[in-house]
Amino acid sequence: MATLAPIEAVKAQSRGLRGTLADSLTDAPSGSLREHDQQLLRLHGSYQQDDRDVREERRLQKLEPQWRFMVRVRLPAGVCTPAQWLSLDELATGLGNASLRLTTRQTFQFHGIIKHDLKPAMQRINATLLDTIATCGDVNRNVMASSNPIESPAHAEVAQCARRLSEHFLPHTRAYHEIWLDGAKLDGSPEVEPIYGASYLPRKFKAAIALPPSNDVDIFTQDLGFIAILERGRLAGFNLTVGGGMGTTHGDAATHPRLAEVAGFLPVEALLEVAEAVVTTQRDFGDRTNRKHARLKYTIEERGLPWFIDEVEYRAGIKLAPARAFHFDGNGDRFGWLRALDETWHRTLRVRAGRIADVPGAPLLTGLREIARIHRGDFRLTPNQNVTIAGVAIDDRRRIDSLIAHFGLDLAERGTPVSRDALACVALPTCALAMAEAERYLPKLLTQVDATLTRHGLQDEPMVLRITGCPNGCARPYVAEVALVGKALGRYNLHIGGDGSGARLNVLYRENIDEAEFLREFDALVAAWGAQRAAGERFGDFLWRTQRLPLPSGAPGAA
Ligand code: SRM
Ligand code: SF4
Repeated sequence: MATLAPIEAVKAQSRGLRGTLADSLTDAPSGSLREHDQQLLRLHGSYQQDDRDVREERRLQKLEPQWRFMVRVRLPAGVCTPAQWLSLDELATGLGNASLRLTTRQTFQFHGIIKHDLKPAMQRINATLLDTIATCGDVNRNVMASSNPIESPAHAEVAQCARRLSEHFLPHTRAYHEIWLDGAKLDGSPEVEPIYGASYLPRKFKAAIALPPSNDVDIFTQDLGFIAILERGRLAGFNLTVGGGMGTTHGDAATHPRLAEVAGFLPVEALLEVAEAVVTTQRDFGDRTNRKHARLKYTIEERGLPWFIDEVEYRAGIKLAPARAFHFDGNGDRFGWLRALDETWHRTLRVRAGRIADVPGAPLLTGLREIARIHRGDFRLTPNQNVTIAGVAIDDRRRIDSLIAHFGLDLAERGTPVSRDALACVALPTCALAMAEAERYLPKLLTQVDATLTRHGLQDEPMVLRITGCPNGCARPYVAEVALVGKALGRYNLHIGGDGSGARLNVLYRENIDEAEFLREFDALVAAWGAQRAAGERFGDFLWRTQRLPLPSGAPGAA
C-alpha cells in the first residue's frame, strides 16, 4: 500500500494546527520557523519565504537565507471598507515591504515581514476585523465571487453566498486565536473538525461563484464552482461545477491543467449542503499519498463524473436538476465609471500584476490611500488583480476622478486592451517555486506585445495574455489566449488558444523559448490573425479555426 505523504502526519499530529508554532515564533536567533511549523503556518495564512535576489550572496557569506514572511488575508468576494484599506496600507508600510499585493483570488498579500513582526501583523489584521485563517494550506481557500456589482442585481446575494461558504469551511480549531491573538490556551484534546477531520484535506481546495455574463473568477479552473442562474433578476440557484485546476509539473505527464465540468443545478437553499458534500467527498477519496495527484480534478477524472455526482447527491441528500443554460462573454474586468441599478457608481482601476506600491512616476499606494481617505463606499478586489472603487455617490465622483488623475491611476484608460487584461503571478524574488520572472517582467513584455500588435494594426483588439514563473498556474495561464509559463531564467513555454472567456484550455505551442523566439513566433501568429481573421474574431478562436496550434487528441480535426 502506498504510504501517506509526509505532511499528512504533520497535520494529523498538529493538535489542531498548533504544532510548536508558538515556540517557533520566539526561537532565537534564527529568522526561520521550525520545519513542521513552516508547513502548519500555511493553514494560518502565511508562508515562510526568502529573498531570492540575495540568496546566493548570503550563501557565499555563510549567512542564513534572508527569511521573510508572506501573509494572505481572507477576503471573501474581495470586498473591504476604506477603513480596512487604510489599516492594511499602514501595516504594509510599517511591517511589510511597503506594497500591497492584490492576488488572483481577490485578496491582499503582504510580503517581507520578519518573524518578529509576524504576530503583531496578524493582530493588526484582526484589529481591522479581517483575518488570514485558511488562506493557504490544505483547506478551502479564499472564496471568490464575480466582482462587478453593475453586472447584475443579484451581485449582493452572490457576495453574501461567498461569505457563507467561506465561514462554513473555516477550521474549528482555536489555534489561530491562541497563537496570534493570545486567546485562552487549549486545555485537553484539540477541538473536533466536523468537516475536515484531524488531517484536513488532501490538498488545497478552491471555490468560486460566477455571475454570468462575467466569468472573471475563471469558474472552470476552480475545484468547486457555482454559476449563478437568475430568474426575473433574482438568484434562483446555481449550476454546480467541479474538478477544475491549473497546476502541472514540467515533464510529468501524469499532471495537467483541467477544466471543471458542469454537474447539474441546485437551488440557493442547497448551497452549503452541496458544497460540503463536494468537500467531504474529496476529503475521503482524494489521494493523500501523492501531492501531485491530490487535487479534486484527479479524483473526478479517475472515478468519473457520474460516480462523483452520485456521491455528492447521497451526502447532500438532494438530487441535482439538469444544468440550466448560461453564457459567459469574457473573463476580464470592465473599466471606467459604470452605474449600478441602485444608482451608485463604480470605477475599476487597473493595477498591473496587482502590485500597489509607490514607484517613481506611479505612486499607486499613496494615490489609493488618498482615495480611501475620502471614499464612502467600499473597495472590491477583482480576480484580475485590479480594484474597483465601488458604491460612489454621483457627487463624489469628481473628487475621486481628480485624485485618479493627480496620482496617474488611470492606467486602464491609458493602456491597450491586452495590457488592461494581462495577469502575472508574483514569481521572483519571493516565490520559492519560481523558475523565471513574471510580475517584474510583465511591463517589458507588454511593451513588446503592444508593439507587435500595433505593427499589425491590432492594438485595439482584446487579447487575454498571462505569464507565470512556473507551471503551477497561479495566474491561471492555461485558459489564456497567450500564456508564457516559466521554465528557467529567461525561458518560457508558450501556450496559445484560450477563448477569451476562460472556457477553453490553451495548447502548448513552443517549449523552452527565450524572448527573441517568443517575439518571432508571436509576430508570425499575429500577422496571420491580422490578415485572415473573420470579422471580430478573437486571437484564440482564430488559432483554432485555422488549426495553427497542435490540436489536442479528441479535438475536431485532430490526428
Ligand atoms: Fe498559487 C503556490 C502565489 C493563485 C496554483 N502560489 C503558490 C505559492 C504560495 C508558492 C509556494 O508554494 O511556495 C506562491 C506565493 C508567491 C508569493 O511570493 O506571493 C503562490 N497563487 C499565488 C498568488 C499570490 C499569485 C498572484 O500573483 O496573485 C495567488 C494567491 C491567491 C490567493 O489569494 O489565494 C495564487 N495559485 C493561484 C491560482 C489561481 C487561483 O487559485 O484562482 C492557482 C491555479 C489554480 C489551482 O490551484 O489549480 C495556483 N499555487 C498554485 C500551485 C499549484 C497547485 C497544484 O494543484 O498543483 C502552487 C504549488 C503547490 O500548491 O504545490 C501554488
Ligand atoms: Fe510562484 Fe509558480 Fe505561482 Fe508564479 S505560478 S507565484 S512562480 S508558484
